[in-house]
Amino acid sequence: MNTAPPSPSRNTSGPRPRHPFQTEDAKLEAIAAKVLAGERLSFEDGVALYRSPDILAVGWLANWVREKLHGDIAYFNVNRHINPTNVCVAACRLCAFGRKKDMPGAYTMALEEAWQNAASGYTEAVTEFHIVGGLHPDLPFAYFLDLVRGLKERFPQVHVKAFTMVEVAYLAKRAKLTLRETLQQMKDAGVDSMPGGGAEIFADRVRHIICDHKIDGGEWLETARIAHELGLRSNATMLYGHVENDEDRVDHMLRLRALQDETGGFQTFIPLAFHPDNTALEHLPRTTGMIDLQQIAIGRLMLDNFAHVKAYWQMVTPKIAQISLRFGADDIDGTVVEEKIYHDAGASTPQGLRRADLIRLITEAGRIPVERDTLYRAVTRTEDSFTVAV
Ligand code: V47
Repeated sequence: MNTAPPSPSRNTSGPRPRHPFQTEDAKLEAIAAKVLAGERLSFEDGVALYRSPDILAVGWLANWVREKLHGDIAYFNVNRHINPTNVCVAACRLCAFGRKKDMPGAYTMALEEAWQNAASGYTEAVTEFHIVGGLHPDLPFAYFLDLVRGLKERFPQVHVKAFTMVEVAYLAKRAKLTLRETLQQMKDAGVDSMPGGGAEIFADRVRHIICDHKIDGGEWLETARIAHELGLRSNATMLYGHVENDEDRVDHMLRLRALQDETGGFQTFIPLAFHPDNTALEHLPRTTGMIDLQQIAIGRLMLDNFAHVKAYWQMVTPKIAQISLRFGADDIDGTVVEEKIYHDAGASTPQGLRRADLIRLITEAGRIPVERDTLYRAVTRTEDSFTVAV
Protein backbone atom coordinates (compact mmCIF):
# COMPACT_ATOMS: atom_id res chain seq x y z
CA MET A 1 0.00 0.00 0.00
CA ASN A 2 1.27 3.45 -0.82
CA THR A 3 1.23 5.39 2.44
CA ALA A 4 2.87 8.53 1.07
CA PRO A 5 0.42 11.43 1.26
CA PRO A 6 -0.27 13.58 -1.78
CA SER A 7 1.99 16.56 -1.39
CA PRO A 8 0.92 20.19 -1.24
CA SER A 9 3.31 22.59 -2.95
CA ARG A 10 6.77 22.16 -1.45
CA ASN A 11 9.45 24.69 -0.73
CA THR A 12 12.61 22.72 -0.05
CA SER A 13 14.90 25.73 0.06
CA GLY A 14 14.11 26.66 3.66
CA PRO A 15 16.46 25.89 6.53
CA ARG A 16 16.04 22.67 8.49
CA PRO A 17 16.01 22.48 12.28
CA ARG A 18 19.63 21.93 13.22
CA HIS A 19 19.10 19.42 16.03
CA PRO A 20 18.16 15.78 15.58
CA PHE A 21 14.77 14.65 16.82
CA GLN A 22 14.87 13.54 20.44
CA THR A 23 12.23 12.24 22.79
CA GLU A 24 11.85 9.80 25.64
CA ASP A 25 8.32 8.94 24.50
CA ALA A 26 8.68 5.59 22.69
CA LYS A 27 5.34 5.98 20.88
CA LEU A 28 6.46 9.34 19.56
CA GLU A 29 9.71 7.79 18.25
CA ALA A 30 7.68 5.51 15.99
CA ILE A 31 5.49 8.39 14.80
CA ALA A 32 8.56 10.53 14.13
CA ALA A 33 10.00 7.79 11.91
CA LYS A 34 6.82 7.89 9.84
CA VAL A 35 6.73 11.70 9.61
CA LEU A 36 10.38 11.93 8.58
CA ALA A 37 9.80 9.24 5.94
CA GLY A 38 6.78 11.16 4.58
CA GLU A 39 4.30 8.47 5.61
CA ARG A 40 0.71 9.17 6.49
CA LEU A 41 -0.27 9.05 10.18
CA SER A 42 -3.12 6.82 11.38
CA PHE A 43 -6.02 7.43 13.77
CA GLU A 44 -4.00 5.70 16.54
CA ASP A 45 -0.99 7.91 15.79
CA GLY A 46 -3.19 10.98 16.14
CA VAL A 47 -4.48 9.89 19.54
CA ALA A 48 -0.91 9.06 20.65
CA LEU A 49 0.19 12.58 19.66
CA TYR A 50 -2.46 14.08 21.95
CA ARG A 51 -1.46 11.73 24.78
CA SER A 52 2.28 12.40 24.44
CA PRO A 53 3.71 14.30 27.40
CA ASP A 54 6.44 15.67 25.11
CA ILE A 55 4.65 18.60 23.47
CA LEU A 56 7.95 20.17 22.47
CA ALA A 57 8.92 17.06 20.50
CA VAL A 58 5.49 17.04 18.80
CA GLY A 59 6.12 20.71 17.97
CA TRP A 60 9.59 19.90 16.61
CA LEU A 61 8.09 17.38 14.20
CA ALA A 62 5.35 19.77 13.08
CA ASN A 63 7.94 22.49 12.57
CA TRP A 64 9.98 20.08 10.45
CA VAL A 65 6.96 19.48 8.18
CA ARG A 66 6.17 23.19 8.12
CA GLU A 67 9.71 24.11 7.07
CA LYS A 68 9.74 21.35 4.46
CA LEU A 69 6.62 22.92 2.90
CA HIS A 70 7.25 26.62 3.37
CA GLY A 71 10.84 27.18 4.46
CA ASP A 72 10.90 30.33 6.58
CA ILE A 73 7.94 31.99 4.93
CA ALA A 74 4.98 32.98 7.12
CA TYR A 75 1.83 34.40 5.58
CA PHE A 76 -0.56 37.14 6.64
CA ASN A 77 -3.21 39.13 4.80
CA VAL A 78 -4.92 42.50 4.90
CA ASN A 79 -8.57 41.67 5.34
CA ARG A 80 -11.76 42.97 6.84
CA HIS A 81 -14.46 40.95 8.56
CA ILE A 82 -18.09 41.83 7.88
CA ASN A 83 -20.87 40.22 9.93
CA PRO A 84 -24.08 41.44 8.27
CA THR A 85 -26.38 40.10 11.00
CA ASN A 86 -26.16 38.40 14.37
CA VAL A 87 -29.78 37.29 14.23
CA CYS A 88 -29.80 33.52 14.25
CA VAL A 89 -32.49 30.85 14.45
CA ALA A 90 -30.01 28.42 15.95
CA ALA A 91 -29.18 28.63 19.63
CA CYS A 92 -25.81 26.90 19.74
CA ARG A 93 -24.35 26.45 23.20
CA LEU A 94 -20.90 27.31 21.87
CA CYS A 95 -21.93 30.72 20.57
CA ALA A 96 -22.06 34.15 22.24
CA PHE A 97 -22.67 36.01 18.99
CA GLY A 98 -26.14 34.92 17.82
CA ARG A 99 -29.36 36.64 19.03
CA LYS A 100 -33.04 36.01 18.45
CA LYS A 101 -34.41 38.88 16.37
CA ASP A 102 -36.32 40.60 19.19
CA MET A 103 -33.49 40.31 21.75
CA PRO A 104 -31.48 43.34 22.90
CA GLY A 105 -28.29 43.65 20.86
CA ALA A 106 -29.76 41.95 17.78
CA TYR A 107 -28.76 43.74 14.57
CA THR A 108 -29.13 43.36 10.82
CA MET A 109 -27.30 45.66 8.44
CA ALA A 110 -29.23 47.24 5.60
CA LEU A 111 -27.32 46.55 2.37
CA GLU A 112 -26.11 50.14 2.14
CA GLU A 113 -24.86 49.88 5.72
CA ALA A 114 -22.96 46.67 4.96
CA TRP A 115 -21.28 48.27 1.96
CA GLN A 116 -20.33 51.29 4.09
CA ASN A 117 -19.05 48.95 6.78
CA ALA A 118 -16.82 47.31 4.17
CA ALA A 119 -15.25 50.66 3.35
CA SER A 120 -14.73 51.79 6.95
CA GLY A 121 -11.87 51.01 9.28
CA TYR A 122 -8.25 50.99 8.31
CA THR A 123 -7.17 52.92 5.28
CA GLU A 124 -4.86 50.08 4.23
CA ALA A 125 -6.30 48.61 1.04
CA VAL A 126 -7.83 45.28 1.98
CA THR A 127 -7.49 42.33 -0.36
CA GLU A 128 -10.23 40.24 1.26
CA PHE A 129 -13.69 40.59 2.76
CA HIS A 130 -14.45 37.76 5.17
CA ILE A 131 -18.24 37.58 5.50
CA VAL A 132 -20.14 35.37 7.93
CA GLY A 133 -23.28 35.88 9.97
CA GLY A 134 -26.24 34.33 11.75
CA LEU A 135 -29.00 32.20 10.24
CA HIS A 136 -31.59 34.95 9.85
CA PRO A 137 -35.18 33.63 9.61
CA ASP A 138 -36.48 36.44 7.35
CA LEU A 139 -33.65 37.73 5.17
CA PRO A 140 -34.19 36.35 1.66
CA PHE A 141 -31.45 34.67 -0.35
CA ALA A 142 -31.53 37.73 -2.64
CA TYR A 143 -30.19 39.88 0.25
CA PHE A 144 -26.99 37.84 0.36
CA LEU A 145 -26.59 37.79 -3.42
CA ASP A 146 -27.16 41.58 -3.56
CA LEU A 147 -24.72 42.09 -0.71
CA VAL A 148 -21.99 40.33 -2.66
CA ARG A 149 -22.87 41.95 -6.01
CA GLY A 150 -22.80 45.37 -4.35
CA LEU A 151 -19.39 44.69 -2.82
CA LYS A 152 -18.02 43.57 -6.17
CA GLU A 153 -19.35 46.72 -7.86
CA ARG A 154 -17.77 48.97 -5.24
CA PHE A 155 -14.56 47.02 -4.59
CA PRO A 156 -13.89 44.93 -7.72
CA GLN A 157 -10.31 44.18 -6.71
CA VAL A 158 -11.23 42.67 -3.32
CA HIS A 159 -11.64 38.89 -2.94
CA VAL A 160 -14.95 37.91 -1.34
CA LYS A 161 -14.57 34.97 1.03
CA ALA A 162 -18.13 34.48 2.18
CA PHE A 163 -20.63 32.22 3.92
CA THR A 164 -19.92 29.07 5.88
CA MET A 165 -21.23 25.67 4.81
CA VAL A 166 -23.84 26.08 7.57
CA GLU A 167 -25.14 29.35 6.10
CA VAL A 168 -25.20 27.86 2.60
CA ALA A 169 -27.23 24.84 3.74
CA TYR A 170 -29.69 27.10 5.60
CA LEU A 171 -30.13 29.48 2.67
CA ALA A 172 -30.60 26.55 0.29
CA LYS A 173 -33.37 25.16 2.47
CA ARG A 174 -35.14 28.52 2.74
CA ALA A 175 -34.80 29.29 -0.97
CA LYS A 176 -35.89 25.74 -1.85
CA LEU A 177 -32.78 25.25 -3.96
CA THR A 178 -30.27 22.41 -4.02
CA LEU A 179 -26.89 23.00 -2.42
CA ARG A 180 -25.35 23.05 -5.88
CA GLU A 181 -27.80 25.68 -7.18
CA THR A 182 -27.29 27.81 -4.08
CA LEU A 183 -23.52 27.68 -4.32
CA GLN A 184 -23.59 28.33 -8.07
CA GLN A 185 -25.76 31.43 -7.57
CA MET A 186 -23.41 32.67 -4.85
CA LYS A 187 -20.45 32.12 -7.13
CA ASP A 188 -22.20 33.91 -10.01
CA ALA A 189 -22.92 36.85 -7.68
CA GLY A 190 -19.21 37.18 -6.88
CA VAL A 191 -18.31 34.83 -4.01
CA ASP A 192 -14.68 33.88 -4.73
CA SER A 193 -14.07 31.36 -1.94
CA MET A 194 -15.48 30.25 1.39
CA PRO A 195 -14.37 30.49 5.01
CA GLY A 196 -13.95 27.38 7.14
CA GLY A 197 -16.45 28.05 9.93
CA GLY A 198 -19.26 25.88 11.22
CA ALA A 199 -17.28 22.65 11.12
CA GLU A 200 -16.84 22.66 14.94
CA ILE A 201 -16.35 18.94 15.72
CA PHE A 202 -18.00 16.48 13.37
CA ALA A 203 -18.81 13.76 15.95
CA ASP A 204 -22.60 13.63 16.55
CA ARG A 205 -22.22 13.19 20.32
CA VAL A 206 -20.33 16.50 20.57
CA ARG A 207 -22.46 18.35 18.01
CA HIS A 208 -25.60 17.50 19.98
CA ILE A 209 -24.12 19.30 22.97
CA ILE A 210 -22.42 22.33 21.41
CA CYS A 211 -24.42 23.10 18.25
CA ASP A 212 -27.51 20.95 18.14
CA HIS A 213 -29.23 23.24 15.63
CA LYS A 214 -26.57 23.15 12.95
CA ILE A 215 -26.23 20.78 9.99
CA ASP A 216 -24.42 17.59 10.93
CA GLY A 217 -20.82 16.78 10.07
CA GLY A 218 -21.76 14.77 6.98
CA GLU A 219 -23.80 17.68 5.60
CA TRP A 220 -20.97 20.14 6.28
CA LEU A 221 -18.58 17.91 4.34
CA GLU A 222 -21.08 17.35 1.52
CA THR A 223 -21.57 21.12 1.12
CA ALA A 224 -17.80 21.61 1.03
CA ARG A 225 -17.48 18.84 -1.56
CA ILE A 226 -19.99 20.53 -3.88
CA ALA A 227 -18.35 23.94 -3.37
CA HIS A 228 -15.00 22.44 -4.35
CA GLU A 229 -16.55 20.74 -7.38
CA LEU A 230 -17.83 24.15 -8.50
CA GLY A 231 -14.32 25.56 -8.23
CA LEU A 232 -14.81 27.40 -4.93
CA ARG A 233 -11.88 26.82 -2.61
CA SER A 234 -12.56 26.82 1.11
CA ASN A 235 -10.94 26.62 4.50
CA ALA A 236 -11.70 24.14 7.26
CA THR A 237 -11.89 24.85 10.97
CA MET A 238 -12.01 22.70 14.09
CA LEU A 239 -13.33 24.09 17.37
CA TYR A 240 -11.48 22.53 20.31
CA GLY A 241 -11.33 23.00 24.06
CA HIS A 242 -14.95 22.25 25.08
CA VAL A 243 -16.57 18.80 25.52
CA GLU A 244 -14.70 16.92 22.78
CA ASN A 245 -12.05 14.28 23.47
CA ASP A 246 -8.84 13.29 21.69
CA GLU A 247 -10.63 10.71 19.52
CA ASP A 248 -13.22 13.30 18.39
CA ARG A 249 -10.47 15.68 17.30
CA VAL A 250 -8.58 13.00 15.38
CA ASP A 251 -11.81 11.79 13.76
CA HIS A 252 -12.58 15.38 12.70
CA MET A 253 -9.19 15.84 11.08
CA LEU A 254 -9.28 12.47 9.33
CA ARG A 255 -12.68 13.25 7.82
CA LEU A 256 -11.26 16.52 6.49
CA ARG A 257 -8.19 14.70 5.18
CA ALA A 258 -10.35 12.13 3.38
CA LEU A 259 -12.38 14.83 1.61
CA GLN A 260 -9.20 16.72 0.73
CA ASP A 261 -7.86 13.53 -0.91
CA GLU A 262 -10.92 13.59 -3.15
CA THR A 263 -11.32 17.29 -3.98
CA GLY A 264 -8.06 19.10 -3.11
CA GLY A 265 -10.30 22.12 -2.48
CA PHE A 266 -9.26 23.02 1.06
CA GLN A 267 -6.62 25.68 1.41
CA THR A 268 -6.04 26.05 5.12
CA PHE A 269 -6.75 24.22 8.35
CA ILE A 270 -7.65 26.55 11.22
CA PRO A 271 -7.93 25.12 14.74
CA LEU A 272 -10.13 27.48 16.78
CA ALA A 273 -9.78 27.62 20.57
CA PHE A 274 -13.15 27.72 22.32
CA HIS A 275 -13.93 30.93 24.25
CA PRO A 276 -16.60 30.10 26.86
CA ASP A 277 -17.54 33.57 28.18
CA ASN A 278 -21.21 34.55 27.64
CA THR A 279 -22.02 31.14 26.17
CA ALA A 280 -24.12 28.34 27.65
CA LEU A 281 -20.81 26.54 28.28
CA GLU A 282 -19.41 29.36 30.39
CA HIS A 283 -18.46 26.94 33.17
CA LEU A 284 -15.75 25.37 31.00
CA PRO A 285 -12.15 26.55 31.43
CA ARG A 286 -10.36 28.33 28.59
CA THR A 287 -7.62 26.54 26.69
CA THR A 288 -4.05 27.26 27.76
CA GLY A 289 -1.07 28.21 25.61
CA MET A 290 0.45 24.73 25.55
CA ILE A 291 -2.84 23.14 24.44
CA ASP A 292 -3.15 25.72 21.66
CA LEU A 293 0.39 24.97 20.46
CA GLN A 294 -0.19 21.22 20.71
CA GLN A 295 -3.33 21.55 18.57
CA ILE A 296 -1.58 23.57 15.88
CA ALA A 297 1.23 21.00 15.79
CA ILE A 298 -1.04 17.95 15.61
CA GLY A 299 -3.10 19.62 12.88
CA ARG A 300 0.06 20.10 10.82
CA LEU A 301 1.09 16.47 11.33
CA MET A 302 -2.28 14.83 10.64
CA LEU A 303 -3.37 16.98 7.68
CA ASP A 304 -0.56 16.03 5.34
CA ASN A 305 -2.59 17.05 2.27
CA PHE A 306 -3.38 20.60 3.47
CA ALA A 307 -0.92 23.19 2.22
CA HIS A 308 -1.49 25.62 5.11
CA VAL A 309 -2.17 25.67 8.85
CA LYS A 310 -3.35 28.95 10.30
CA ALA A 311 -2.88 30.16 13.88
CA TYR A 312 -5.68 32.74 13.91
CA TRP A 313 -4.23 35.43 16.16
CA GLN A 314 -7.66 36.72 17.27
CA MET A 315 -8.38 33.33 18.71
CA VAL A 316 -5.12 32.30 20.35
CA THR A 317 -3.68 35.82 20.97
CA PRO A 318 -0.93 37.44 18.89
CA LYS A 319 1.74 36.02 21.23
CA ILE A 320 0.67 32.39 20.85
CA ALA A 321 0.14 32.90 17.10
CA GLN A 322 3.72 34.09 16.89
CA ILE A 323 5.08 31.05 18.73
CA SER A 324 2.84 28.82 16.58
CA LEU A 325 5.03 29.77 13.64
CA ARG A 326 7.58 27.42 15.25
CA PHE A 327 4.95 24.72 16.01
CA GLY A 328 3.62 24.00 12.53
CA ALA A 329 1.68 27.12 11.51
CA ASP A 330 2.64 29.09 8.40
CA ASP A 331 -0.13 31.72 8.56
CA ILE A 332 -1.46 34.06 11.27
CA ASP A 333 -4.46 35.48 9.34
CA GLY A 334 -4.92 39.18 8.81
CA THR A 335 -5.75 42.69 9.97
CA VAL A 336 -9.43 41.71 10.52
CA VAL A 337 -10.30 45.32 11.59
CA GLU A 338 -13.48 44.47 13.48
CA GLU A 339 -14.15 41.12 15.13
CA LYS A 340 -17.42 40.18 16.81
CA ILE A 341 -17.70 36.40 17.25
CA TYR A 342 -14.86 35.90 19.78
CA HIS A 343 -15.19 39.31 21.38
CA ASP A 344 -18.79 38.54 22.26
CA ALA A 345 -17.37 35.37 23.84
CA GLY A 346 -14.85 37.26 25.96
CA ALA A 347 -11.75 37.45 23.74
CA SER A 348 -9.23 39.92 25.17
CA THR A 349 -7.37 40.37 21.88
CA PRO A 350 -7.55 43.67 19.97
CA GLN A 351 -10.29 44.08 17.33
CA GLY A 352 -7.71 44.40 14.60
CA LEU A 353 -3.98 44.60 14.00
CA ARG A 354 -2.21 46.81 11.51
CA ARG A 355 -0.14 45.41 8.68
CA ALA A 356 3.04 46.59 10.41
CA ASP A 357 2.07 44.74 13.63
CA LEU A 358 1.63 41.47 11.73
CA ILE A 359 4.97 41.92 9.99
CA ARG A 360 6.67 42.55 13.32
CA LEU A 361 5.13 39.46 14.93
CA ILE A 362 6.37 37.30 12.07
CA THR A 363 9.80 38.87 11.79
CA GLU A 364 10.46 38.55 15.50
CA ALA A 365 9.58 34.85 15.26
CA GLY A 366 12.51 34.57 12.85
CA ARG A 367 10.26 34.04 9.84
CA ILE A 368 9.96 35.91 6.56
CA PRO A 369 6.62 37.76 6.30
CA VAL A 370 4.77 37.41 3.00
CA GLU A 371 1.55 39.29 2.47
CA ARG A 372 -0.78 36.94 0.61
CA ASP A 373 -4.15 37.26 -1.01
CA THR A 374 -6.85 34.74 -0.09
CA LEU A 375 -5.45 32.24 -2.61
CA TYR A 376 -1.91 32.53 -1.18
CA ARG A 377 -0.52 34.61 -4.03
CA ALA A 378 2.05 37.20 -2.96
CA VAL A 379 0.75 40.75 -2.77
CA THR A 380 2.94 43.71 -3.69
CA ARG A 381 1.95 47.09 -2.32
CA THR A 382 2.44 50.69 -3.21
CA GLU A 383 1.21 53.48 -0.90
CA ASP A 384 -2.51 52.66 -1.08
CA SER A 385 -2.96 50.00 -3.74
CA PHE A 386 -1.75 46.47 -4.37
CA THR A 387 -1.00 43.99 -7.11
CA VAL A 388 -1.18 40.22 -6.87
CA ALA A 389 1.44 37.92 -8.38
CA VAL A 390 -0.26 35.50 -10.79
O1 V47 B 1 -17.70 28.33 13.16
C1 V47 B 1 -18.15 30.56 17.54
C2 V47 B 1 -16.28 29.65 16.10
C3 V47 B 1 -16.28 30.11 13.90
C4 V47 B 1 -17.15 30.67 19.41
O2 V47 B 1 -11.79 30.59 7.08
C5 V47 B 1 -16.26 30.25 18.44
O3 V47 B 1 -10.17 32.02 7.15
C6 V47 B 1 -14.61 30.16 19.97
O4 V47 B 1 -14.68 30.08 11.09
N1 V47 B 1 -15.42 30.51 20.97
C7 V47 B 1 -16.36 31.23 12.89
N2 V47 B 1 -15.01 29.99 18.71
C8 V47 B 1 -14.99 31.83 12.58
C9 V47 B 1 -14.27 31.12 11.50
C10 V47 B 1 -13.04 31.68 10.91
C11 V47 B 1 -12.30 32.62 11.60
C12 V47 B 1 -11.15 33.13 11.00
C13 V47 B 1 -10.76 32.75 9.73
C14 V47 B 1 -11.53 31.84 9.06
C15 V47 B 1 -11.15 31.45 7.67
C16 V47 B 1 -12.66 31.28 9.65
O5 V47 B 1 -16.02 30.64 15.15
C17 V47 B 1 -17.49 29.29 14.13
C18 V47 B 1 -17.15 28.63 15.43
O6 V47 B 1 -16.40 27.50 15.23
N3 V47 B 1 -16.91 30.19 17.31
N4 V47 B 1 -18.32 30.87 18.83
C19 V47 B 1 -16.70 30.78 20.75
N5 V47 B 1 -17.49 31.13 21.74
